[in-house]
Amino acid sequence: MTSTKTRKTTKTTQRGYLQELARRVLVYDGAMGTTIQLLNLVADDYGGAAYDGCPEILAVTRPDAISSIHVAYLEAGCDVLETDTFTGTRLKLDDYKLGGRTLEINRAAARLARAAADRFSTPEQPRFVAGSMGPTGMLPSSDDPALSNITYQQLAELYREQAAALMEGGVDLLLIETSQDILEVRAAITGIRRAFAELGRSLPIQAQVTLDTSGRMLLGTDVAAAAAILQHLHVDVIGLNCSTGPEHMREPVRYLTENIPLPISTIPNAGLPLNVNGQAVYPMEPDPLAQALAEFVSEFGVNVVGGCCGTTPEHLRRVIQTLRELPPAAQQRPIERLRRFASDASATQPTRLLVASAVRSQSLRQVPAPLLVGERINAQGSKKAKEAVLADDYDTLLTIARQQVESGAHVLDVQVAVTERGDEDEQMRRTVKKLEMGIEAPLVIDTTEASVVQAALETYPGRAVINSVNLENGRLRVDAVLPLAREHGSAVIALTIDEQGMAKTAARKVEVARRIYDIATQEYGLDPESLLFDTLTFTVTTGQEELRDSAIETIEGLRRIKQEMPGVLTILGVSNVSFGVKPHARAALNSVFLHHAVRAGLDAAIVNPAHITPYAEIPEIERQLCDDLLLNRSEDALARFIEYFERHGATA
Ligand code: THG
Repeated sequence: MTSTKTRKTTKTTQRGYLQELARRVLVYDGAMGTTIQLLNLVADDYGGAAYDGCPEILAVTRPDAISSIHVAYLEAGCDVLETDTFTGTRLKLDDYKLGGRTLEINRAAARLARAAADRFSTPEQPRFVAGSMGPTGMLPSSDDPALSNITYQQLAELYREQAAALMEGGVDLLLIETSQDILEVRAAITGIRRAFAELGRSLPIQAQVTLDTSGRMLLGTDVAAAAAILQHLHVDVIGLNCSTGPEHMREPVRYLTENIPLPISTIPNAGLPLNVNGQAVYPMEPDPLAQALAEFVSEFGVNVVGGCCGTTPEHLRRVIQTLRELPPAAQQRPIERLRRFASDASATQPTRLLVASAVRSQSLRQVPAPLLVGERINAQGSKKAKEAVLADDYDTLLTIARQQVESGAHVLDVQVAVTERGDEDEQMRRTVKKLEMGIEAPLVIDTTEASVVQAALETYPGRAVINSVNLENGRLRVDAVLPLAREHGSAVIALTIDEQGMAKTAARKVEVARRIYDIATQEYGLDPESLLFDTLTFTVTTGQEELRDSAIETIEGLRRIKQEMPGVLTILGVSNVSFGVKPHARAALNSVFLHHAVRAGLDAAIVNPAHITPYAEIPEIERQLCDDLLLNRSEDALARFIEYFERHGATA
């Protein structure tokens, strides 16, 4: 009687997983897969030869065996059990023709772990269950025709289904682990959030990637890129597991703990596997594993540790004992680390400004400014790009991309819409795939169509920038695109255009920016640092009377937006200012315009990086002419500008 009563109270007062992480280091269990292998099970244990070797079916056919593994880890003192569902997506279970039983199997495995954890839970040491979700075996962002032959939506659906079943079975959090392809992780998170919506409740998400001995994921993603992508997807815990022992994780773990304002997990193998007669043997003894993990806790402030392949209850027992023996100050390090991040939450965390390609990250804030956005992959702004798009010539687009990166572009704008074709979605998908594989610079997706944004983001493994939203048709575009920005963790360029058209004065630009800012931050939960406001560059070389003050208003607008909306970034398509005049005149005018804009706080400039003339290299006389035109300092500024460059264009 007393025991049921105690159970009830522990249940209702039990702290959640994240609350517990804010109090102490949590220790996961050790290997499941390699431990099952030690049981020497036979086909009958799996329910017949057809299922022999499927670890997940054991939760149904030999629940006692799986429970005994859970209990062994609980007895060792572990705080968190992983469900026996690592290869439990429908796709993986179909290898054994068990796809039809996906829900049953995942629910059963979750219930087994739940029951074991509850038996051992006490108010002092609540035990948790992590719903384990491993890779599907597909590599959606690779160029392998077979392995990449699955869509983002199909992947999301596989993980939605598994996550929902794990939740129904009673897990405390969802654990995406041993991830090889960051695009698959993104799809998994989309799927998990769909399960949350379906069940009307949510749980913490912990996402762990696997790095090889060189510190990269299978397809080349480095830890900073992976973390930037995951942080913007609002996962609760980020970490590393599998592939190597703790030593190879040291530098990436240090990066994570120093830069990412979230709990960090580290779950290594028992060393790098040795091949002994065709069998993987994990050589690391309990003591060195425990020493390494204790050091990660005390030196770096790691919040979650545990064991992956080759680790046993004995390994975890040693880990727990070694952590207990750490001096109190060292045990506190992880909690202090989280408090430190929380206490300066008002200041912009540098990692919030990171975008990423499939392989590396890139800050949107350059010192010195600006971030250079290459403009040349633009079917409307480049004849060469247009011809390539019309001919499905992706190699040429890749060449243009490489040239821009060599000229100094930090990120690349990609615009493939042509009036001659009606398949912008597909063109964008193919272009993004080609560029994702071939260049390291992150991409800016330039389109007016929400469906094209979606196609691009579902193909791109990294953290992209969307170009752009505006309020031209009221909320139509923001309501179509901002949910995609939220789902994919993208940054977004917002143009200061509303129902009245392009804002011409600084005051109107600020007004439109403010409206978009409020919608984006309050309704869609985007960070201010994810917003880049474009105060619009008008062409000053056409002599249109009403545009005489346009450069002044554009620059003043961005100065005020930066002032009034702290954290946001600004961007301009610089080359628009000079359409229609000679190349030498364009170069000078673009450069002087850029100079003034950067002094007013411009963060990013869409430019042809090969044609950027440093301000200091422009002769004084030319600067004067450009200033007079841009700053509307005299009636005949345009005439003098054109006249001068007609005479001097050729020699410069
Ligand atoms: N703001 C935002 N996005 C943008 C713009 C902007 N995207 C498109 C555009 N403006 C920026 N991109 C370009 C691309 C090319 C040129 C100008 C801006 C350009 N092209 C030459 C021309 O048309 O004369 C070269 C032609 C050719 O090579 O064939 O100048 O403002 N957010």
